[in-house]
Amino acid sequence: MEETLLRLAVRRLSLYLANPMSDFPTRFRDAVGSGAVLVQAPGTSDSRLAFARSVAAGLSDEPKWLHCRFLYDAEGSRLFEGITDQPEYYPTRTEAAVLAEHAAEIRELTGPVTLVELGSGYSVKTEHLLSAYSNAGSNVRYVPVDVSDSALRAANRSISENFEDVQFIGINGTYGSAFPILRQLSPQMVIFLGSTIGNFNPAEMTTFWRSVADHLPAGDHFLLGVDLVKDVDVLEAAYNDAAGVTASFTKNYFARINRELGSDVDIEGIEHIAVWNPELERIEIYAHFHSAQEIHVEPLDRTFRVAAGDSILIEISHKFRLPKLENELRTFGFDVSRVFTDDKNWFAVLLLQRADDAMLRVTHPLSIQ
Ligand code: SAH
Ligand code: AVI
Repeated sequence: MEETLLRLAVRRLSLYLANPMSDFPTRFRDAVGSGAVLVQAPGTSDSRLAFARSVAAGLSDEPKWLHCRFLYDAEGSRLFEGITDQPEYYPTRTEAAVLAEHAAEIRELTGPVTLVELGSGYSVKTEHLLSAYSNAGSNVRYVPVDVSDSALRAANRSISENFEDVQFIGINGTYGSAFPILRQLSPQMVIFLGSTIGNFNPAEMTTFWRSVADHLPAGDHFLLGVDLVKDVDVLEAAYNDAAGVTASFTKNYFARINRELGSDVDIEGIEHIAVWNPELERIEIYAHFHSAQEIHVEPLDRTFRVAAGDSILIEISHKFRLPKLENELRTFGFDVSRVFTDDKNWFAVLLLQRADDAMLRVTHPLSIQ
């Protein structure tokens, strides 16, 4: 008997080592049962190595790029909150107003569900939804998912102060780390605000929607915030605020490389550049190097040279057109239940519902850009 148990334990451990993600649903259930408010997902505890590998991949490529996920260490998360307060950065206040106006209606449409939020940050705008869900009378379970541990802790502090009846269970991990537990959280509404979906490139976008469609049970909801195509001056101003907070956010990427990867990049030699790309309908943010520099990645013992005049792409922010986006979402298996926008049609919040697979009909080719 003991030998069988031991063999089972060894098998489970080797399965876990082969695929650490496979064990996460069980660990998550155990953590929730024990009253944890923050659960560490697999793949984030070695984030220094993940960061090093990602930086090396981007700097080995031509043209060079860096993945925007690593903009958000504690300092990056703090700077992003600063961006959302800038007068030029309209997305946050526009989306917040749309949510404030329609939160009660959204609660009516979904009924009492678990709220799972991807890339939740400080969860400021989400408080409009938490109010509506708790005013409707039920205890609310809120599961924010974010790579930024400091953002999750800040969100937990504010939510536990403002909402007595909200159960907060944060997952410190990537979006993908949360997918395997979506089935146990059903019925739910997955929330993805801020137009963070626009930070994906086309391949990531397709992978994201396929994975969500694979893991979200039919009938469950998805609330998506998207920034819409508008006048180029408004768009470019939002990413070039006069106070320079967005520029600091860009430069912090390299400060993080210095802090965590043992490099010595001269931050003052870098310029933040944000421009509208009209063909791809996206803002592109570059770090432009005025002088040649070396970027050392200590954990991998590799050094990369950046020439004077080189620009490294660190973030894209795609802007959307509604009819096209709605068609694409249908092809991925989502019904569009409601679309809420502001007076100027600058930002939209879409309430989606995972369609029953048997009812799925592909009406358009996959062409999200
Ligand atoms: N939802 C908030 C914050 C947006 S900022 C708002 O609308 O204001 C983007 C957030 O996504 C950050 O908190 C960042 O840490 C998180 N994030 C970025 N890439 C991520 C990834 N791959 N997995 C999980 N979280 C991610
Ligand atoms: C998080 N994300 C949606 C922001 C955006 O607008 O693309 C990130 C950002 N980068 C610079 N300013 C804001």
